[in-house]
Amino acid sequence: MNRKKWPSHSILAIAIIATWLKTYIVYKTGFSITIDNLMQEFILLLSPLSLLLFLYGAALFIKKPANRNRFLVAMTLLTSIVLYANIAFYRFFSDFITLPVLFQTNNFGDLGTSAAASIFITDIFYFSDVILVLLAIKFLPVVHEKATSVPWRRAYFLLSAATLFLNLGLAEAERPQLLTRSFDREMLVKNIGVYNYHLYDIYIQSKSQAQRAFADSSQLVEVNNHVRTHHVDPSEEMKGIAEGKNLIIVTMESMQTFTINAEMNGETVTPFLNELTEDEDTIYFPNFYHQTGLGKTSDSEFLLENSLYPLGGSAVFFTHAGNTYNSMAEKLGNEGYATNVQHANTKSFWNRDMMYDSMGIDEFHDIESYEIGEGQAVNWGMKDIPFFEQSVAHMKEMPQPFYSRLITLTNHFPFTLEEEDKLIPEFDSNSGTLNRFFQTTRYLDEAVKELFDELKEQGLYENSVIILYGDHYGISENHNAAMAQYLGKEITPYESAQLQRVPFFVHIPGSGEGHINEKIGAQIDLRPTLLNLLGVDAGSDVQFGNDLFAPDHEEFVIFRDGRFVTENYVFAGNKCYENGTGEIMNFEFCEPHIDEAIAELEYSDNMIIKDLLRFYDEETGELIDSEK
Ligand code: GP9
Ligand code: MN
Repeated sequence: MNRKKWPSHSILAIAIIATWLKTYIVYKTGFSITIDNLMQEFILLLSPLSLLLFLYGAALFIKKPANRNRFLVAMTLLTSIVLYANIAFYRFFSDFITLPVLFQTNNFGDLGTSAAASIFITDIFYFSDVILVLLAIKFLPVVHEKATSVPWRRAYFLLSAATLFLNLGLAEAERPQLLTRSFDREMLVKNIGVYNYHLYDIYIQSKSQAQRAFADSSQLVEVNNHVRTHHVDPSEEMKGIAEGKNLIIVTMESMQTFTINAEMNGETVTPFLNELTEDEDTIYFPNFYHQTGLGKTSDSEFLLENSLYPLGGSAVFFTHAGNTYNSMAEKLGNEGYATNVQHANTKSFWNRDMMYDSMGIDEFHDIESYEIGEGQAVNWGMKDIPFFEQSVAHMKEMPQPFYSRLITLTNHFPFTLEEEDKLIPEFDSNSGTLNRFFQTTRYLDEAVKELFDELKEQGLYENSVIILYGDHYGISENHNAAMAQYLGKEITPYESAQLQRVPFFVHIPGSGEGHINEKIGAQIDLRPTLLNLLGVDAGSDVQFGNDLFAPDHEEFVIFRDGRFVTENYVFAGNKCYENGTGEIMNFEFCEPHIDEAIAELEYSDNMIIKDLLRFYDEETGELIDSEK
């Protein structure tokens, strides 16, 4: 029988086209990548191709057809794994993987419930190209040449290089300085493709390793000069208003401002916190933003303790736990405070045990310090109400004044609760995540109320100041459609930025200082604000934030991904919006702040990447030449 054979290298062509198209489909369905115009769409389509041409094209150097095929299967499998890992990661973090998080495997072990909720049988599609190539190898009659001639090979790689340069050229035109200002991973993936992005990431990460090695104290001087020019004097009026009191800080997991003073189908979502917004001893900040990145809760802790930005490409608790820090806990420790963190989870989660050592926290009550009785655990672990109860018992054991930080857990994705703890019904959108979120938020509100009661009962309330803050968003942009249904408006990049608001409460019993403070601020401001309330002079500490009560506090909040909010503008999705109306403004209004935001983040990154605080003497406030 004379069956017509397919041309040689058909398998190669099939592999390239299959992976290419699959990647593009995944871009469109698995990630929420914003596309503004046809050119961006074209770049997105083109972006995976260059690397596939090079990588799969290496098959042309392999002489034996069988080996060539094996190689192509291996490569499709490799790229599929890379892509799928990004998908699974994205479902949870709304971000792409970067190298350092790959070394956080012990963390991923603990992500159990979330990971399981993020994997579906239909995910087999992500491996469809591998399957297709296997089938083609088995069933397709292909002419097998022994080897490709050199001129053909040259032509092939010339074409591959041309594709790469076309891609880079278009990307550069669409997004100038893309590769030098690389803190927005979505932008990178969108422009150079997910595979090239990973190569670029490897390059960037190895560079940062080298950076620490070559740093010296003069670089701290530079950062310090920047920080000094943005420093404002803390409020005289609020200074020391809580002097000598215990400091209790509650990290409210995934608590977002949009749930405060809000209703969901006629139900009040946060009755206790709503009361606090009107309480005579409570100052409530409705325009307060989180600035976390990949490190989520741990990033919020990092901001709070150090008044430094977390890192853009990794969880700083993991990558830089060996650094020298000058944390608020350490500072208060030097002022005679006993300090602890309480969190009913394994101590290695987010590498907390290591980082807390570096930040000078006296004691860490992890899961081992809690007795979890029948019915006291749900979702990620211990329920917040019994957690608070036992945490207050731990506080009672502490010498006073103390600083105790409590990290809650129940209001965490995937927001599951037991029937008895569901105090309000679910919402009715097509996103189960958002629907349940209202219920767990309601539970957290209840838990905070019980914490206040417990502190009163145990006689700790009067002599303490209680700080509540939301760590980061609970509802990612994957649920925009459901959010739009709830809010009754389209979720534009402007609205998305506004949804990054998290509540911040300062409760000082008996102070009579209660009011709603409209000041635009963020987590970077926590350390300076709280130290001033306690009457502790921050002296020459390198803090990127400022006291929120300072009359001159500048209204300029920079998100970790480069978006920002000022009194007048919001910069998001590469557009300039008017703050308040959400109207699109001329780009020029935002332009000067864009560079300022980048510079600020870079200075902060330098502090961490170069480990510059090793050149700072906290006691004298002086620079030291040789590291500690
Ligand atoms: C884990 C808890 C939740 O211990 O802090 O972490 P998150 O996923 O929100 O960063
Ligand atoms: Mn969290």
